Amino acid sequence: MNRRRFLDKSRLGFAGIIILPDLSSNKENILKITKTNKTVHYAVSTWNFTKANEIAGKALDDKINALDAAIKGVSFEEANIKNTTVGIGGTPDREGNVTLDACVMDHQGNCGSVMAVENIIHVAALAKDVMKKTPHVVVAGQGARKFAIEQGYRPENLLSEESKKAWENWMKNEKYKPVINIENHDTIGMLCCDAAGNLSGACTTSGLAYKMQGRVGDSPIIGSGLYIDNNVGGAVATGVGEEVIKTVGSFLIVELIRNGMKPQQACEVAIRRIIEKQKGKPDFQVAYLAINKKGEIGSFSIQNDFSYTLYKNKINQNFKSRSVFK
Ligand code: SD4
Repeated sequence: MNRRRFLDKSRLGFAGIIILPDLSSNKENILKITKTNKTVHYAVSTWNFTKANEIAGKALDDKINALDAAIKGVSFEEANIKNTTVGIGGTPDREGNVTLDACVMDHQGNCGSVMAVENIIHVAALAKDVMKKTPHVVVAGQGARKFAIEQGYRPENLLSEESKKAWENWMKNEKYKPVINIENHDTIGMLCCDAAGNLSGACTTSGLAYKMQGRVGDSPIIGSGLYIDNNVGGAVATGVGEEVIKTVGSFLIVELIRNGMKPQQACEVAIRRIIEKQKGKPDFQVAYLAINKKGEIGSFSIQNDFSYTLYKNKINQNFKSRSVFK
């Protein structure tokens, strides 16, 4: 093993994975490592879902594992009726049905996904149930709803009065064009690193506003909306799912990190992969958020105004992302 690789591996050890030389006779070092381990965990998520991110971060403080912390965090937004892009209160498809997409992935490479689910609020938890309790990875539509009810989820009307009114106004225009939000309140994708140094993630959304019935975006697609490799890092996406799917964005980013890029550079390459195929300036948004095993974070978007929230060392902060176009 060359020196550089050895040092990189050692740093992974100090990030909480415990690859240690014999330190039993060296108290000073042991104290230092314990202190580092205490502060290694963090939660980071797309946009400024401050409370959701804080919930996940505090769960990690309480030693909850990364997967359950991420699900706990995003569940807050799924239950927030005022949020029109996730869970209950989400914007419907063009027929007026709210259909939700979500996926989760853990540090062992296990994953679960649900697509186009009606009447169930907590679809990220449902995706975990698919992962844990079925032999499958993806369950869609009526099957996912039925599975949820069998598992004890209560069916609910997900269409809020506010989202219904907005949809009725949109219908008056009689033109089909999905609406994508390029401002600060959209799909929540969350990446967590727990006290053991393990990475997991969750992504949950009501998808593009007024989408065609049955349309599924990137968010529940493993490798597009979310990807985790516990030896390397993780990535999540938000924005126009079609463009993310075409470039398998989150998987691409993790592979770029595996091959030596920092999360920031990997996000930039993945965004440029999308825009190089466009003629002129794209009028849509795609944004990525990524982490590596060293706890470095990267984010990049096509349009301005993407942000992310990071909870680390008990501080929860919103950061503005860099973008291609100002
Ligand atoms: C989708 N990627 O359904 C989601 C929507 C989204 O920011 O993330 N909007 O395509």
